[in-house]
Amino acid sequence: MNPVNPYLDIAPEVAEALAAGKPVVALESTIISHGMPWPQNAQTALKVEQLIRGEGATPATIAVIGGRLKAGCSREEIEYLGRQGHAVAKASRRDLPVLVARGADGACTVTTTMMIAHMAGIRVFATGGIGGVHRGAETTMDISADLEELAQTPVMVICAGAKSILDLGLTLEYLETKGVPVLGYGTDELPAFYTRTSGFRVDYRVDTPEELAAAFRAQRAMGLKTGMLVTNPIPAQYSMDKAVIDAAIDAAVAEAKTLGIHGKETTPFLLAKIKDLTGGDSLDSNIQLVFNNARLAARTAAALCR
Ligand code: PSU
Ligand code: MN
Repeated sequence: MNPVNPYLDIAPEVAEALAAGKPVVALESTIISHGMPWPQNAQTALKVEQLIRGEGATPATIAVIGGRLKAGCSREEIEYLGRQGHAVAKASRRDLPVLVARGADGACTVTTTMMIAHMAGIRVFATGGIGGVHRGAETTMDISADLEELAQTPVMVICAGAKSILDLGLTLEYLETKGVPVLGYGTDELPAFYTRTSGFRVDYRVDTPEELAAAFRAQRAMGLKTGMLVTNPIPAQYSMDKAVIDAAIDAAVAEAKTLGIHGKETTPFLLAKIKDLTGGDSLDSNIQLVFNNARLAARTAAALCR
């Protein structure tokens, strides 16, 4: 049992790496249970771990299993999360108390992955896309808890920007209000997940893992408790046609509205719909951008350890 947090299990390999000052990269599990279909979900998650190891870092896939907060999952646990799919609860900040008390399972979103990574002492986290301010939030008030977590938990999140199921402009405004630095890796523009551009500028362009590490170190040394958002554009060869993806997103958003989808169901509904509408293309792009983010995260975690 962890003396600091009785519900936290840090995998032995992860604990050893942290104790030795070696690089560790956190990974989320909502992308496994809710973001991709079986078996591509588990295959991708395992490949991402392998890729991080190939860069000399230790992966820590984060999930709630049997009421335990896992900082590091085994192959069997990753396959379990993939096979169970939507049967595993999507776990955001407010879900943790009841899931833990009941000894239940939870797939961790960006929010809970940041929380558990921070509890374990992991500083860098790689994912695909973050949640944000939804289109129409001026009336629905649908703003992802991910933005609040970025405002209060000092973990660096490396993503490919956000999908335009969100209002990207309002998402950037919110992050500005909350004091969260938004960095573009090799770009001045916020990437839009499937495409490299969005028409919105980021705060700063950063070109190397060393620069990312230096900014994060400075933020921590000043005692700032905010997270840091790194947006890494999808590699050009995997980016999608903007017109195709925009049409799919518009149709998905319209259908969600007609069906009255709301609350925590909104994002999974939209993601699944977009996948259906674009066939395998969007899934392939999704997988490739996660690989790309994992590589950058491993290199940045290594730079932070130097
Ligand atoms: N956006 C994506 N892919 C995802 C998610 C969001 O492009 O897989 C998942 C992440 O786990 C994110 C969560 O943290 O959805 C946000 O859900 P909500 O919008 O309900 O806060
Ligand atoms: Mn929401």
